Amino acid sequence: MELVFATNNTHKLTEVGAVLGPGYRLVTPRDCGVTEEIPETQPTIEGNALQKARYLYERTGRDCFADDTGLEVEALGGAPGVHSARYATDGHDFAANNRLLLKNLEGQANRRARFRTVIALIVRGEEHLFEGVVEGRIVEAPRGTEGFGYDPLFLPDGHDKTFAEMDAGEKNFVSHRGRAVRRLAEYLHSTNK
Ligand code: ITT
Repeated sequence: MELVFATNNTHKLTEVGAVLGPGYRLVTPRDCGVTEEIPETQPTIEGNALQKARYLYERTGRDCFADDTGLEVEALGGAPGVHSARYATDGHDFAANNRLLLKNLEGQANRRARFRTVIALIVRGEEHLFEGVVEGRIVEAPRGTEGFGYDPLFLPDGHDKTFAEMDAGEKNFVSHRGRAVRRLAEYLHSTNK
């Protein structure tokens, strides 16, 4: 089955492709002639995932899905949350975001955090949402070079490696996105889509 995945993030494309497996061919917006940035202007993660999927469906008429993810830090009242990509700057500057997060947690004993992903799927015009959450904590200094975004700072509960110290398979096994994509895959399999 072919699905258009509304992302420009190649790390995500690889992660999601690995979890869905060989039965699915992921197509990028660019492959369908959608070259402009897909708007993400909603105040919630769910809202952004739906906005991106609807935008792509309206442009292409093809079965598609989008994900949106936020890092929710307890001591910061859930920030950066829906603003995770643009926490420190207007762009996707991962290093600057990580520096700001560490600065904002300086001297803070409570380092509880969670990643939350919501996937919005549109198949034959029908919308479905899938969620994946992983609980953990923010370490005191970056560790590891794999993955992307806040991975060097996030230590999932029950593990002694940050996401950036895990290989892609290990991260997918426990991660927010891995969990959400497995729910998406279960749904697609159960409906033989
Ligand atoms: P697209 O919208 O093009 O898919 P994005 O990088 O903006 O890519 P999201 O909006 O889903 O992706 O995520 C917002 C930010 O949250 C992202 O820029 C990263 O900083 C962070 N993030 C998302 N998933 C992550 C992960 O698995 N590990 C670490 N950080 C992540």
